[in-house]
Amino acid sequence: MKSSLVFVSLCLALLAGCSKNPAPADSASPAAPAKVKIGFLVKQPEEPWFQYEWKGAGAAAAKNNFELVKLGVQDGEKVMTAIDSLVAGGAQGFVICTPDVRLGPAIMARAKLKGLKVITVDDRFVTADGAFMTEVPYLGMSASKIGASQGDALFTEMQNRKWPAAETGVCVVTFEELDTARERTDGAVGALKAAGFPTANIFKAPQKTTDVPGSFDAANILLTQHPEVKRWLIVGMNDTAVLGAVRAMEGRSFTADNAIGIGINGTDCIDELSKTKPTPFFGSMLVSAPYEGYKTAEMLAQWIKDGTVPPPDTRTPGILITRENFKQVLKKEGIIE
Ligand code: FCA
Repeated sequence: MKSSLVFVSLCLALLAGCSKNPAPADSASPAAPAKVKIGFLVKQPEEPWFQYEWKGAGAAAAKNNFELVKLGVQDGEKVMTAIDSLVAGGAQGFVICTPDVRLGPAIMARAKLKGLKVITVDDRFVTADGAFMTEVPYLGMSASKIGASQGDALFTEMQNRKWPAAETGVCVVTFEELDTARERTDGAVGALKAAGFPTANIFKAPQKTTDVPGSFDAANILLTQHPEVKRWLIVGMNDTAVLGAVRAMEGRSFTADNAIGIGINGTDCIDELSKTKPTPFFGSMLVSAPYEGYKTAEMLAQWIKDGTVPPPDTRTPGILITRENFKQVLKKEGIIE
């Protein structure tokens, strides 16, 4: 018993020594390929959307046996520090939802210098003149279409309640400096107008920041300007944008009976839809965050491993969830248990 224990510890010591001081590689045998290691950088790590993207990326890493480093990059400085730390840690690339799409050229210059491959997710890099950097592979939602579905769903719900359009206002919380956000809100407004909603009753409320306080403030200003509107529809680029407006409406005594909000993402409204008493937050266009995380991470790992270049532009669809079906749909998506 004693001798076998000694044997085991001897072997372990040898193994430990080996990994610390690897023997010089035999020049005849090819170098062992380095394990694939990638970063997944997101602009708002506090938003459930991005946590579910990370979850999906983690599943891809477990399945395909690569290493994943999850980093929050709330500003340009954090992005640059993250790139340097990835390089120091031996990563060969990263997926990113950038805090500012105009950082694209600077991020790509740094990545190229360090030999890293890059895929963008959700928010697409733009050049100094605002053109998309189509040379960087991108995966994101079909923004205009999903926005149009959001507008159509709001119009349908308004009709279900027999609200006259002439007596209804639309609060459109906008963030037009971000293309995917502008495409979504333009899509919704386009659909409402196409359905016959009067243009004069559609009001934009620009948010300065893309969090709940940002959309709360934007909607509050609009509500002060339009005290005559007694019933509201609420549009925004994501759940957070609509949630802020919902809170602002509630502050002025609007309820689920005279305000209808539909978000986008489907991940940041789970607590809201779970409330016992319905709020003006009626539903959301669900897009699969776990899928987006899984797919981008997997494409990047494959690209690093065998040179398979990802498609330049991949789009994901959205479906409406409401208080009636969200639990069932989100369970199927693997978003809730
Ligand atoms: C943007 C938004 C996120 C999410 C994502 C798909 O990055 O900020 O909330 O909607 O697009």
